[in-house]
Amino acid sequence: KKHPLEHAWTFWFDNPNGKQKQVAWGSSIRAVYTFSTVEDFWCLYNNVLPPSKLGTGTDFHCFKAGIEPKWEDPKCAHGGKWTASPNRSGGGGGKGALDIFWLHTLLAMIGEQFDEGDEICGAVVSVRRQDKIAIWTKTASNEAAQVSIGKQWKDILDYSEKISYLVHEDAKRLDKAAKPRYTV
Ligand code: M7G
Repeated sequence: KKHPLEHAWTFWFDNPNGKQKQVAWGSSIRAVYTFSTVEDFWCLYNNVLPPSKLGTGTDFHCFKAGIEPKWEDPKCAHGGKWTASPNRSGGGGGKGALDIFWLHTLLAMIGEQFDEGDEICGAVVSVRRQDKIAIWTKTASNEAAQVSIGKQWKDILDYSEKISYLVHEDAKRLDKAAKPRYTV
């Protein structure tokens, strides 16, 4: 008998060709697989390459089933994201840190280890020159909930550097000029 998770989760894959400017952002994001048991999670995990083996520009998203990994999704629209960059000294260095951060983030999310887990939409790993992992949440204005998630995430990753929370609305309006709303 399989062990049910609290939520069903969908894995999404995005590999925009060479990350050139697309006609429309997000047109290459594809839902790959939805799982709702521990066993099906491991089956998926064991059958996809780890982030460190993916090409630059690739994104994996793991979001609660029914939520699209886009600012436009109604559950994400008033939210934001915490971002950590595993390559920096806080992560122990090397591409291996990226894979460990990603796995630990997934396990904490699907295992409901966050006190404010209801606030979580999902997580994204972005393979870049500066790799990054983000946790997307629903209610950017709820500072206490976001700070709780940020602090617990750092504990889970054993991450010693500061991480920042960016509001999607700010990113949309200001792009690279957007300033973080919260820092822990
Ligand atoms: P990014 O998340 O800042 O980092 O996205 P990246 O360059 O490492 O991928 C870059 C750009 O993609 C943003 O400035 C937006 O123009 C676009 N973009 C990213 N996201 C997550 C969204 C989204 O959810 N919706 C829309 N419409 N555009 C997005």
